[in-house]
Amino acid sequence: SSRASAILSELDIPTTATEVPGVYDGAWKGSGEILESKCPTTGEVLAHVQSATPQEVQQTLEKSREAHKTIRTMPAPKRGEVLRQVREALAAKRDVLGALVSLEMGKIKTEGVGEVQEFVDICDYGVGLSRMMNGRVVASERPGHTIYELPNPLGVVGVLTAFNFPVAVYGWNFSLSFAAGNATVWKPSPSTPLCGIAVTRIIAGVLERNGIPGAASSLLAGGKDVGLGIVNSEDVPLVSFTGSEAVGREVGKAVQGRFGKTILELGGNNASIVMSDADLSMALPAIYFGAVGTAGQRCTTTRRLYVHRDIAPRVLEELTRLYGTVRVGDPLDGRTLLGPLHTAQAVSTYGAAVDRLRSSGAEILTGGERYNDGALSGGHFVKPTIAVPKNPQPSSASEIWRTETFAPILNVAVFDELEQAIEWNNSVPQGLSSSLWTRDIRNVGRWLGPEGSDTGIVNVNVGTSGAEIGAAFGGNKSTGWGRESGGDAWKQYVRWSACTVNFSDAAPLAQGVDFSG
Ligand code: UN1
Repeated sequence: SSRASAILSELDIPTTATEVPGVYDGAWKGSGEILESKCPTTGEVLAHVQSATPQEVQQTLEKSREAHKTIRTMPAPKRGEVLRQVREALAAKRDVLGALVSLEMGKIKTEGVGEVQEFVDICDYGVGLSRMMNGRVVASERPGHTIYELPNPLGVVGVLTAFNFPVAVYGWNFSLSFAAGNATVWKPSPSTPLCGIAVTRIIAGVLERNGIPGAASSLLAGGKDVGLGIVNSEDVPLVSFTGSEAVGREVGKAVQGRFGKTILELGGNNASIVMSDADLSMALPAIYFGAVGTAGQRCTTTRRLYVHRDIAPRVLEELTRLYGTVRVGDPLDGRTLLGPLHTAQAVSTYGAAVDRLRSSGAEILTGGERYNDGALSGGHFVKPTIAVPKNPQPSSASEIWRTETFAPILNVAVFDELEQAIEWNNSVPQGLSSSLWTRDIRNVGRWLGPEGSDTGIVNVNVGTSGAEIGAAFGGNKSTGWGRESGGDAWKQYVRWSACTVNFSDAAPLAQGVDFSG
């Protein structure tokens, strides 16, 4: 469509060629299988993208190893200056890159733009970090000795990202990895290659202006084989993977098998708990956004809602009413709140989850079917769903409570005591995000402490999704224990050296060991 071509050409993605190169190692290429980028709203094919052959994967890794040699000796603040320019270049394309996210992934425009903003923010963070990646000086027990802990770059960092955040998650990794002096090799999701190409073109322009090899931020469009090429490469000491638990388990084993390091960002199955003293004027819109936003396709999406018995009828009534107001449609239309699911497969998964709810005797308060009418029938549109499963206990072998379904389905249960709600919160395999709504500080203390939520992100009067970049992002248990973005996440992108230096004229042994004979 003309709309799609306008977006692509503004991002310097060739639209006249029949196939768009999806591999970048300083030059654009790609002789592997052809990926189809499809618009989930209309079904239109946006582009055919050339992916990497096994040989191109190896060549790109080699180029990135070379690029690393150039940037590893650059003073970190100089790398920070390059990140600052990347930030400016991204900000200049914020709106159109956000539109491409909406076009190719299907999330609404404000969220597409928000994703670019998240990349801009993490670049700012990387600029600051480039002057603050501090090691330590440790007191030695020996006279005239000093112990230094120094961070040095790792080499090549592999980044495998998912369709649902086709821009921001690469940003989290690239910014920290580059500030730390690594080259980065990125494999975007095979269904969002254009976002990968657009971002890489923007970064490549900045690298070129600064005389830095383009393979400092390489791109490898492709599917499973390309991913395996990165995961199994001895040249990639750190693999950052975002995706399903099933694939993450394989990635974790493979990388551990060669003693590499991983950052895993896998499934989420996030709960919101609403106490009877909660401010519902805040809680309800946040739960609505958490469960329906991004059409339920964030790792941090609210999938479980535990409501105190005293307020349950009111909460469910008002939430159902809110669901009824959702404006569904084209994600590029500024009024839309609910876009399509990303693929036809996701619609089937949604349907199967709804069937499972129905056959197990759950009550469906709203939703439970796809939109088939008019303009929506061309896209993967499903109705956001609230269900009350028969059994509120996630600890029973209930697939309904324990499985992450990447669609807007919110399962609800009613509780009497906070302890019970926390037990339910903690009794699923995943451990990404959770949120408690209360005005009682005693509940907050319990929730944040050793008897509280076991997730990596633990919020109070803030929904489960929509984290800022400053805090470490990631989850525990089957979410994979990875941390990205803020906090101490940068410390994973370096190799730490513990260095004992003897400035004296004697060479005493530690612990007073005497080896003089
Ligand atoms: C994801 O869903 O994979 O907290 C990432 C959030 C976003 C990132 C989500 N900042 O919802």
